[in-house]
Order: sequence, then C-alpha cells, then structure tokens
Amino acid sequence: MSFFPDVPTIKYEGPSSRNPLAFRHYNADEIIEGKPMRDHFRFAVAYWHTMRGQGADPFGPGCAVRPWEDGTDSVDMAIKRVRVMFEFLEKLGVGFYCFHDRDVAPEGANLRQTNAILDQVVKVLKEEQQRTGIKLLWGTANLFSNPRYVHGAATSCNADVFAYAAAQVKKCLEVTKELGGENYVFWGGREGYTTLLNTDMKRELDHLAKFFHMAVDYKKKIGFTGQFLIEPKPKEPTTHQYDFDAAACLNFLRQYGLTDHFKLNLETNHATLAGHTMMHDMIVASSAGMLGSVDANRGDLLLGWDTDQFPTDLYLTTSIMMVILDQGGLAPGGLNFDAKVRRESFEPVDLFHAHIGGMDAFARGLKVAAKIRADGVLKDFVKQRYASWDSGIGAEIEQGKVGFAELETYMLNKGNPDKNVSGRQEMLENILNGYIELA
Ligand code: XUL
Ligand code: CO
Repeated sequence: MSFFPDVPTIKYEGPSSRNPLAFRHYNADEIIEGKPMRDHFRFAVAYWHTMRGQGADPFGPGCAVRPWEDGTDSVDMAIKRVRVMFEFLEKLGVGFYCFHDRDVAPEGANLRQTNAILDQVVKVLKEEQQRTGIKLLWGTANLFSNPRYVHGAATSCNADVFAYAAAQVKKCLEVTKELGGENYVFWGGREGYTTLLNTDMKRELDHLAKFFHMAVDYKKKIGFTGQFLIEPKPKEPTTHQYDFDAAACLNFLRQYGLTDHFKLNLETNHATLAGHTMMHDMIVASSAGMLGSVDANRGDLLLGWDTDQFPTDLYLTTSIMMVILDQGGLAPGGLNFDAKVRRESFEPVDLFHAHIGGMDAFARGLKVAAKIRADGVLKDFVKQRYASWDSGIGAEIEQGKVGFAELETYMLNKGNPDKNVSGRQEMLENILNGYIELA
C-alpha cells in the first residue's frame, strides 16, 4: 500500500527537464571535489515539519490534507506515520531523518508509560531503517511543548522540571543510540526568559551547564558515540534565549568547560533572527572548529518570525556550501531541512515540491562554490588583501616579535602607513554573479 500513490520515485533529469517531480541539479552520484553529491550534503528530512506539521498559525488551525491521518494521536497512528515517513524518504532519495521524541510517539499518563510508548515506536523506526538503509542524522528531546516546560527545562525555576527533563533526555539518548543516530541535538526552546524581573540569569545558566555536563557523563556511560550539537536561536518562543547565536554558544561552552563535547547545529532562520547572515554564523562556528551540522531553511524579509521556509536562494546556498567545503565537509553532521511548506500548500505532493526545490538549490550552491574554489578568484583576492601581514612588520606582529614600543619606533621612522587599497566589494559581487549565472 502506498501513501503517495501519485508520486513516483524522484529522479535526476538534468537542468532542461520541465518535470516538477524531478531533480534538475541534485544528482546524488555526481562527483564534486572528489565526493558524490549525496555525501557533501547528507540531507535529512525533519519529522516534526513533514509528518506533524499541519499548517497551524496564530490565526487559525492547521488545514493540511494528510489522507493517512485518522485524527487521533494514538500509538497505532504513530506507527502508521513511521511507514508514511519512510515511503516519503525513499521516494525522495534522502538518506537521513531527524526527530524529537514527541514527534514520533505520543506521551502517556506518566514518564514510565511515555517511555514504554516510545519504545514501541522506536521498534518500528528501527525496522524501517533496516529495510531501507535510511539513517538517523540526529535525535532530540522536545523540552518545550508540554506545559510542564512553561518556565524552561534545564533552566526552569522548578527543580522537579529539571529532573523530568534530565530523565527525558536520558531516554532520548538511549533511543538515539539504539537507532544508530550520528548526532544528538540540544535546542533550548524555552531556555531563556520573558522578563528579567523574575529571572536569576546566573543561576539558570549554571543549571544549563550542569545539565549538559550530566548529558556528557551519561553519553560516556552508555557508550553513545554520536556528536553532541547545540542549536542557537536568539528568541521565539522566549523573548531572549540563552543560546542566542554561534558566538554566545561558544562563549557559554568555553565558560563551562564544555567545548570538547559539543559542536553547533546552525539554522539559517535563527541566524537571521539574531541579526546575522547565515554565512556570518557559519564562519564564527567554523573558524573555531565548532561547525557540526546545519538546519537548512530561510526566513522571509517581510515577516519577523521563524517562518522555516524551504531554501531556494542560490546566494544563500552558495555561501553555506563555501564554508562547508572550506572546512572539508560536515560529517557526521548533515543538512537537515528544518523547513515546512506554507499553510496554503496543503496537499501531500507539496512536501515533495518543497524538498526537491531545497535539494536542487543546494546542488547548484555546491557547484558554484566548488567552481569558485577551483578558480581561486576570491581566495586570491583575500590573500592579496592581507599581503602586508606576510612579511616585514606584519609578519613580525603576527610572530609576536614586537610590542607597542617597537611599533612606535617603526612608525616614527616611516612617518605614515602605506596607502590603503580598495575593498572592491562591487567587483567581487559581480564575479559571484558571474558564477551563479553559469550554474
Ligand atoms: C526550532 C527548531 C527546532 C530544532 C530542534 O526553531 O529549529 O526544531 O531544530 O529542536
Ligand atoms: Co532547527
């Protein structure tokens, strides 16, 4: 039985194809920089958006048409949904998926029952993984939807809630290990505050760090070898989230002695909500050796919230792929489409159009980035721009051979610095446009 009877397996048909249910650029086996496209991306589908998203917004309920849903949140329905998800992944030709514990299985009356229900569904997930060869990129615990987390989870003012969250993450780590998950994500959905009038920030941050140290200890204890990832986001649902952006996360990890155990999972719409470009946050993380994985999506310039749209902008995908290629790849991380179809796109086939578009946009971004790297135009320009540091006084500064006194003597003798040269931003933008036109 098929849940998407009208959708064939999506194939690569090349740029001239007019078939909307085909890839025009994503060709999984095509070799770029010595590696098949599929391994550059390690694309994943997000269980929460693709299987659980109904298109609800603050002004109306969901209106997605999902013929396989029976209107219940039963265990049977959860198990059926696993089959739907894997048919979707197979037809799309994506090798990974990601989930929150609560996306895949409903809660029971208490923690014990909830864990037992999760085990039932995990059995089916494992079966489907074995049948298809599709893998779990990362698991995560939903520590934000249930009202118990109203004041946060690891940063809650209520110690019992911290304990519940710890138990939930413990179970989710076990399940992620059981499913061979290659990473485990911590997104602090309610780890922040809405008013400082009721908040002891120092105490909350200390608790958050304790929570992460406990997770590291438990990871070691059970021999889970996946990469731990923190996903920054500045706000929404809280007014200010502690994991604000890449720089704030890095500072937090350093302050609490956690840098050896975590990397970052960066999401485009989170970077832009923080007032950065995605490339900015990618470079902050990557240059610290801390870029672990990417949640691929985009925001909307006209809307000030996390719209989680599918990425279609070639400038965006090119910039992301430039950083990924420069750091030699993302594995064991990948590119997870943390993206949802618009409320107006309510038919099942729209889920395919959305992912096909995102994968094609990344394929083009990869080709453009690889070509720019092969030609070396940008790298050469940047190298030349910093040439004054390669010899003479620049090299002496970098090597720590001089201090203020020597620099004063140097400049008193020289009189004035060498002339500055143009940054050539417009020329570089034209060059980039040239590559994008060719892709
Ligand atoms: C929310 C978000 C989450 C995380 C996982 O904005 O991005 O879905 O990716 O909890
Ligand atoms: Co995300």
